[in-house]
Amino acid sequence: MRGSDSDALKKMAAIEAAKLVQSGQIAGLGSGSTCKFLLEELGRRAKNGLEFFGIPTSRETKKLAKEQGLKVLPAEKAEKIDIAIDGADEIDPELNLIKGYGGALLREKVVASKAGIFVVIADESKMVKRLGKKGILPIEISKDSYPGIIDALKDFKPALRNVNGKPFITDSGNFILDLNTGKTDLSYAERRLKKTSGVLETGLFILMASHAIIGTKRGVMHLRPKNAHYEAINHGNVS
Ligand code: A5P
Repeated sequence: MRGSDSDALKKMAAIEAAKLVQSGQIAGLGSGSTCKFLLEELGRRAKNGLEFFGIPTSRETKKLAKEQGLKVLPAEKAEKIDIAIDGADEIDPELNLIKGYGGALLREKVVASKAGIFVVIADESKMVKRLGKKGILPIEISKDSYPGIIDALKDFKPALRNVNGKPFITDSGNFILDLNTGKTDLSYAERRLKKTSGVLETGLFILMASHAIIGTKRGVMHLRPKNAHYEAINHGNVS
């Protein structure tokens, strides 16, 4: 798919998702190119009277939100987040996600976890049958732990993320490692990573998204997790 085609699909999903934000709400604002369209649409709606506070998941999103005239709050100031909307790098049929290709996964996970509803938006190229298709799982680690983690996770061939020949530093001052998970069972990988000292967060977002809005060549699709039991648990309405 050409970049301009995928941009059109991202925009379609973002515009649809922006409709979910209502006046009086606190909304988590995700990071990345799909969310840029979301911020533009929310900015347009704010000019027409929508009043809400946004919780940005990155410095870049904060800057873009302010450029759109949106009111923002830091996550720690928000008692509750009504809805969070964010992009993803891979989405499986249960709406489990891999995130973090943009390097904002730690704050994205904090905001998504605090949100009453977490909606993922993407173009259809992000849909996969099984997470791990692209073979990369980003994790955020403390700088001090870098040498030890490289050794502890060497079977995942960890690569320190670089930008212009220098280590990429996240908004929270940490490093990103891109792991090559190959065919490893990702729930096993997650358990192991969570036990590894210095790993602050992983890009696996399991059982977090309750709704996906996907831009496709045939129009916008609204998806719920395929497994109805999981959907019911997420909505707290198991009878
Ligand atoms: C940022 O860390 C990521 O999790 C993004 O949400 C993800 O990479 C999706 O980005 P795009 O919308 O640019 O594809």
